Amino acid sequence: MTIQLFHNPQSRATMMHWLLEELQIDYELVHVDYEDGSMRTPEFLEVSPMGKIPAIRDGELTVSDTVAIALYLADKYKTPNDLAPGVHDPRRGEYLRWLVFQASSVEPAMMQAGAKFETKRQQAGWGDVDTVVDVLETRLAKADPWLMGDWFTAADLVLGGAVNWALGWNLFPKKPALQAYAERIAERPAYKTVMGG
Ligand SMILES: N[C@@H](CCC(=O)N[C@@H](CS)C(=O)NCC(=O)O)C(=O)O
Repeated sequence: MTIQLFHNPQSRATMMHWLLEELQIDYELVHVDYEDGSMRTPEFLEVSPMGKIPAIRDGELTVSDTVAIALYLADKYKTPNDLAPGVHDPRRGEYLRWLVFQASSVEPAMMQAGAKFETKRQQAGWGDVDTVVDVLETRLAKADPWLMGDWFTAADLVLGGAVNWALGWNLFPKKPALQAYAERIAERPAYKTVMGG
């Protein structure tokens, strides 16, 4: 089965493109333009209710949102490359924690760092930028080289993609563990295939 990835090279869809390369499964990129209204057609809104990319079609199924797509693909496609601890694997909880942390905390913290809006730590689900950065720095200092040791998982992909973006755009400070992790991420062959470098 060929997965269709709704994609634009200037978008978060590049992360899911990289995931498909890591998984080494068959896929097709379906270009979606920002300007020509193709993200707002009824057909596309069936695939992605927010009218956003990335989104995928897998046979009859569609999935949108980076973390949902990553969870879906890494759970379903385990050959040739397995990127996800199974539901009974003791590492599953830690895997889910950091995978979901990307959407729940890293993404909004990046947005806050860029747009510089004020929130109350107690009320904002992500707390604040400094706490997110400190929590990441502490956890990534223990990544040897990945969150699950030698096993590169979809959690590294999603978190690593976000960290590279945040450092590249100077949204987060270049703390030593963040920087070292970002450099390891950028050395992955599948990352280079998609992102260049
Ligand atoms: N929460 C979504 C965010 C997706 C998103 O914001 N995608 C942008 C491109 S990076 C988009 O499609 N923007 C077009 C629009 O909102 O019209 C995810 O993580 O996948």
